[in-house]
Amino acid sequence: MEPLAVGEAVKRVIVALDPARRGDVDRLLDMAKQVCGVGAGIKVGLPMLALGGSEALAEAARLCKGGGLRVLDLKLADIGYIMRLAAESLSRGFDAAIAHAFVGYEGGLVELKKALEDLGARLVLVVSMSHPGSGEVLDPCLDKLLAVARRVEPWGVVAPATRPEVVARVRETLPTTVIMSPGVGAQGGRPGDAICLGGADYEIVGRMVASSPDPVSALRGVAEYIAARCPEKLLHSSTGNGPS
Ligand code: BMP
Repeated sequence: MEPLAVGEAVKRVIVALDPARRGDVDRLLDMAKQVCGVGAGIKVGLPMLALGGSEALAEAARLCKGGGLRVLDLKLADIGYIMRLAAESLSRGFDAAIAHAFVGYEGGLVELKKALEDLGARLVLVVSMSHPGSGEVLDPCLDKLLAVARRVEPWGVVAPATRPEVVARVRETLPTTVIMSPGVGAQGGRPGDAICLGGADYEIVGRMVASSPDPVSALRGVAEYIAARCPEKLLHSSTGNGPS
């Protein structure tokens, strides 16, 4: 039997399924089925939409039903009306959808949040990103982006596993908001950096798991690493709002 902390850690890892070519779509949909019952859930976005169409998005959501969080990552950034149209046509079957905080509240995120609520989905806002370029515009504006998030009151926010100190700042400002952190593995973040050092609820892992010949073992490997680093953080969710 796996130790308790590993069982908890695996429920904190969301797998990003991003096909690089059309031939990857079916493999990743099959992977959705495999990893969903094991990890926290899946995230799909523009690569899946571009290469597999809206049917592939819907299929990913269907295959993962009952097996964890299904996050639609289109990183919406438009006027509220357009974001609502996109949400209405693409986010059915998903539990949460990601948009950029920089769009702002009035005429923007307030409309998207309402549209998602009507569809039974939750809003997640990007307040900082995992790539170095986040330091050019987003991070100097972090306080403003967090102020937008405080006003919108999304269910979750995205903050970078590659910079756990940013995650910690986000956690301090938004103590009860779910934090999802990408950037683990392929982008250099170590499993556990965001959860153990920053207080994130979930780490998002893409290629490190999805490129593995045995994705379920790779997912468990990530969880073991997290569990070894901070078992105490896993037994009590920081927000009481995290994995259920
Ligand atoms: P990978 O682990 O293969 O680098 O994938 C990371 C995933 O997280 C991708 O789906 C990407 O869109 C997403 N992501 C990110 O890498 N950085 C961010 O700041 C926000 C993201 O959503």
